[in-house]
This record gives sequence, C-alpha cells and structure tokens, in this order.
Amino acid sequence: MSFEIPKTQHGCVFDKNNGPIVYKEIPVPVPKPSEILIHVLFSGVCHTDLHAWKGDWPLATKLPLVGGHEGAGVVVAKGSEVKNFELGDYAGIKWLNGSCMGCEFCMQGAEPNCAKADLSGYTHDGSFQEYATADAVQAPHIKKGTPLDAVAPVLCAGVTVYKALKTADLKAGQWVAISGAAGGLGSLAIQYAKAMGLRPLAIDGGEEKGKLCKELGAEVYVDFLKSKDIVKDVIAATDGGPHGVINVSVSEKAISQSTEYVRTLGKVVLVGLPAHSYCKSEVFSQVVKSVEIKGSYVGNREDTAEALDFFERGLVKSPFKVVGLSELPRVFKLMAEGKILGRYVLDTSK
Ligand code: 8ID
Ligand code: ZN
Ligand code: ZN
Repeated sequence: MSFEIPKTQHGCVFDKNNGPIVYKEIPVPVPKPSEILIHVLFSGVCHTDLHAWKGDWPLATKLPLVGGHEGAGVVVAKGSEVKNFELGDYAGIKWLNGSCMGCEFCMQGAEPNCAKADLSGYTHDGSFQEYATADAVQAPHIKKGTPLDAVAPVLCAGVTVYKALKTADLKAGQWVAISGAAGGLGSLAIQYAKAMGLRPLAIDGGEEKGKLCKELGAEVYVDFLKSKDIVKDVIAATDGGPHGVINVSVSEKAISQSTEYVRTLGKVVLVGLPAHSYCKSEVFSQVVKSVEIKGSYVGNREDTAEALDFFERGLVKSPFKVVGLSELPRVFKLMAEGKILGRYVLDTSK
C-alpha cells in the first residue's frame, strides 16, 4: 500500500499567543525515522487548545503553532525505524506525542510526567492540519472501521477522564461528582463512571447542560448557576458527600468547593487547569476527614488502549458536532463563553 502525499496542505496556524488564527496553506511535515505521518481526517477541540492559544499556562508553546491533540486518521508514511505501524493503519494524535522513555518516570509508565515530554499542539505541531507527525511508540492504534469523527474526543478527553477515575480509586456503587460535567471531558467522565459501576453526580450550569448530563447517565444534576449553596446541595444529594470528585471545570472556585463537599475519606482529583489557580483546602477539615487530593494528567499508553476499548465496545460516546477546520476561531469563541455541549470535532478537509 502506498499513498500519494502532497507537498502542501491546509492548517490553522497562529504566530503569537492570542494572535490571529489563520487557516492557510502550509507544508506537509516530513516524519523523522521514529515517526509516522498521519492523514488526520478529524480532530476534536479540547479546552487545552484554547489555553495553548491564549498562552495562559506557565509553560511556553512553540511558535508559530498548529494546535490540536485529538486527531484521528490514517497512517500514510513512516520513518525507517518504525516497526509497530503499517501504511493504511488507523492511528491517533494525542497530547503526549513523545517522551524520553529513559527517565525514572518513563520507566514506571508515567510517560506524561516526563520532563522531556513532547506535546501535540503545544511543543509539536498538532492535529489542526491535514497531515501531522507522531512518535510511533506513543501514537495510539485505532481499530480499522472505527468512525474517526466519533473516536477523536476519546484520544484526549476520554483517556484523561478514564485515567482520573482510575486515580480516584473508587468502588462500584460509590458516588463520584463530576464538576464541569457537560463539557468535553465531563460528558465522557459521566459515561466512564457509569460503565465502571459508579454513581455519577453532575455539576455544570444551565438547563440544557443538565438535560445532557441526565441523558448521559448522571443520577443527579446540580446547577451551579442556580444553586444557592453548592456544597450543601451536593452533600444532601449524596447522603454525606461523594466518595470521589473529578474536577474538569475551568474554575478555581469549583475546585476549592470540591474539597468541602467531598465525603470523609474521599478523594479529590484535579484535572481541569484554570490558569494562575490554587486549590484551597481548609487544613483542619482535610485532616479530620482524611481527604486525599491528587493530580491526574492525561494517561499512558495502557490507559489509552483501555479507554479506547470502552469506546469500541459501545460503552461511551462523546456527544459531538462536526464543523470545518477553518471554523476553529468560532469554536474557541463558543468554548470561552461556555456555550459548548460535549465536543466540537473539526473536519480537516474543510
Ligand atoms: O490531563 C489533564 N489534566 C487534562 C487533559 C485535558 C484537558 C486537562 N484538561 C483541562 C483543560 O485544559 C481545561 O482546563 O481540563 C479542562 C476542561 O477541558 P474541556 O472539558 O475540554 O473544557 P470544556 O469543554 O470547556 O468544559 C468545561 C466545563 O466546565 C464547566 C463549563 O460550563 C463547561 O461545561 N464549568 C465552568 I467553566 N465553571 C464551572 C463551575 N463553577 C463549571 N462547571 C461547574 N462549576
Ligand atoms: Zn486535551
Ligand atoms: Zn522520560
């Protein structure tokens, strides 16, 4: 099998953080010996891509940058050292494009925590283009025949929330609160939680988002725009507080609230990354309730394969809407205004 690879393609590029995002013709990248070249057909838009464009985290992006790290497509070329992909295979672009594979963290399978991590759509041009390169060791395999638009959100949102739920280490039948439940990560978190035997309580804002959370399997919905006392309402609905909390909102306040409503011996998992924020937890309560607060950062290769397996078996699906790649600026605007239900997925051919 061989593919004809054009010299140029369309992609969305910005030259400076917060600067114009231009949909234009750019060169097709050439894979290094250890990389594959993926013809990206669809890419999800994660809130992380918005942070990358704004440049609001204490980690610089490459510039100019092609963002995107939820890409799904077909392998059309490979470097001379690649042994685990054949041309024509389905593959994904995920956040962790590559890592050193030799440090103490990589050795434990905690590759996302590698200090030399290369990040798609951040330090490595990502999936907001028709052709993108990925380190073959880290690139996820996607089963042939999988719908590439529907699977794209699993590659970051799905993997991340699945790993966060594993990090929470809860037992079937226990309550888990998902804060930011109607967004890209949250809408998948509700379903993974349900599939793992947990009882999801969803927190987000507005009636439409509440309806979506209930449809996806949330037992209870708490509307942060309406509730006069979120901590009280969450504790009441779960008869003493949820055993775990997955924080996927982009709100410092919501994160600190989760340390208040979590149950005694409960686990608070931090996933959402509001800029310049702190998780405030009152020390006396945290000690006396013996609450654990843990960070969780995407997932490793095994987590990725497991998260994809839940999708392949039909246990989770992202509520998504497809628009053209050229519409990325509009999607960012909607995301910043909190107007997105689930995920927007970009069709890179338009
Ligand atoms: O590995 C990681 N830790 C990781 C991986 C991927 C994404 C972290 N993230 C981060 C992103 O960078 C971002 O900061 O997770 C956060 C959420 O990403 P997303 O799900 O892609 O964002 P979204 O689709 O915009 O959803 C956010 C939801 O939070 C709700 C919004 O209404 C929206 O539905 N929300 C907000 I903003 N404030 C809230 C509040 N106070 C709230 N929900 C409840 N209470
Ligand atoms: Zn992401
Ligand atoms: Zn490493």
